[in-house]
Amino acid sequence: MKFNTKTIHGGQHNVDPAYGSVMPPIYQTSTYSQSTPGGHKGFEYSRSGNPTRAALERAFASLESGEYGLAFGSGLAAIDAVIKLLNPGDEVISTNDLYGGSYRLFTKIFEGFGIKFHFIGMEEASNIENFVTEKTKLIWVETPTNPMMNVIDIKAASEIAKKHNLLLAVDNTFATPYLQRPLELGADIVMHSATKYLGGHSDVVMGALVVKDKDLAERLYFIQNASGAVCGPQDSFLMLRGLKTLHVRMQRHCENGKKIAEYLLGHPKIEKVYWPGFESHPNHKIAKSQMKDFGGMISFVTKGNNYDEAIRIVENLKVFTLAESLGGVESLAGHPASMTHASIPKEEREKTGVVDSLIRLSVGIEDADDLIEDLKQAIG
Ligand code: P1T
Repeated sequence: MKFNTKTIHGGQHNVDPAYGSVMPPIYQTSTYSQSTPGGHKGFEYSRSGNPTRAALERAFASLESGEYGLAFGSGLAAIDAVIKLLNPGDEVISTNDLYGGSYRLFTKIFEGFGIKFHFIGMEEASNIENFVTEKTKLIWVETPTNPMMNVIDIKAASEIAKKHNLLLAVDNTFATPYLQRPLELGADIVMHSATKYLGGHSDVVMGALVVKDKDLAERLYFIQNASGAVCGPQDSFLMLRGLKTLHVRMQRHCENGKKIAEYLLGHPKIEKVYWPGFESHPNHKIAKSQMKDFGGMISFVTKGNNYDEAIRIVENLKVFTLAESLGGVESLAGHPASMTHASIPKEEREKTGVVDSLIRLSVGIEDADDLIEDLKQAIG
C-alpha cells in the first residue's frame, strides 16, 4: 500500500465488527467485563489497552513502516518511555540542538537517575562515534532539529548504532513519515510529538513510538502499561481523524514553506534563514536524499541580533499566531529563546545558534500570499 493510501486505511480494516462504522468507535470506557477472571475479549483495562487507541497504534505503525505502534499522553511521555529502557550508569548520545522540553527531561529528570547524556553536533554523523563508550546504549537523533533545522544522516547514524550494538531513536516530529521514515533508514525506534503534524489541528497533545522489533515493542509496551502515560479514547479518535489528511496537509505545508523561506531569504532586514530546502543549507544533500520534501518549519534571525526587534516582529504578526507548538493547519510563530527553548541555559542554547533574535515559524496551509503579506508588515 502506498503512503497516501496508508494515511487513510493503514491498520484500519474491520475496526467495527459490530456495525461496520467507517471510523473506529470511541470506546469511552476504563474497563471491560470478564466472564471469569482473565476471560475477556482482548481488553481488560484501558491503561493496558483500549480499542480506539489500538486502532490508532496500528495506524502509527503502518505510517512509519513499523510493526508495533504505541500511543502516549504526550510526546514527552513517549520519550520518557524510551529512556526508561535504560539503567543507571548507561549513556546516551543526543543531538545538541533539540526541543527544550526533551533537553529538560534528559538533564533535569534522567541525569538524576544516573543516566549520562552527551549533547553533540551530529551534522557530521561520524562525530557520534567519538562519544561511544562501553556504557553507551542509545543514540537520540532529532532531524530536522528544533529549532535550528539541522539535518542528520539517519542511515549513517544507524550504521554506527549497529556497529556498536546501540539503539537508535529518531524524533521524527518535524519531518513526519510523509517526508521521511527513519525505520526504513535503519533506526530502531521512531518517536513523535503527535501533537504537531500528525494530529495537525492543534487540538490534541499526544506522543507516539513505532518499532519493528517484537522484543523491543514488548519492553516498551511493558513501560507504557507500568508507567501509565497513555492517551484517552477521545484523543485517539481525533488523532485518527487528523492522520487521514496528513499527506495533503504536508504537501501544502511544504509548498508554503518554500515560498516563505525564499521570501525571507530576500528580505533586506534578515541575516539568516534556516531551512533545509536551500542548496546552501550545510546538509541539503542529505535532506534531499532522506526526505521527500523540506517541510514547513523555518527559523530566521534579523540583522543586529536584537532581542527587542524579534519580540516586536512576533507581536506584530496578525495571520501567524504567536504560540508554542507547531504543525497545525494554522501558521504559528515562536521566539525559542524565551518560549520553547527557555529551559536550556543561555550559554548552551547560544552554542547551537538559538540566539535572542531567532524566530521560528510553523508555516500553515493558508494562502501563502497572506502569510507573506503578514511577514512583510510585521518585519517592516
Ligand atoms: O509537547 P509534546 O507533545 O510533549 O512533545 C514534545 C516534543 C518532542 N519533540 C519535538 C521535536 C517537539 O517539538 C516537541 C514539542 N515541541 C513544542 C511544543 C514546540 O513548540 O517546539
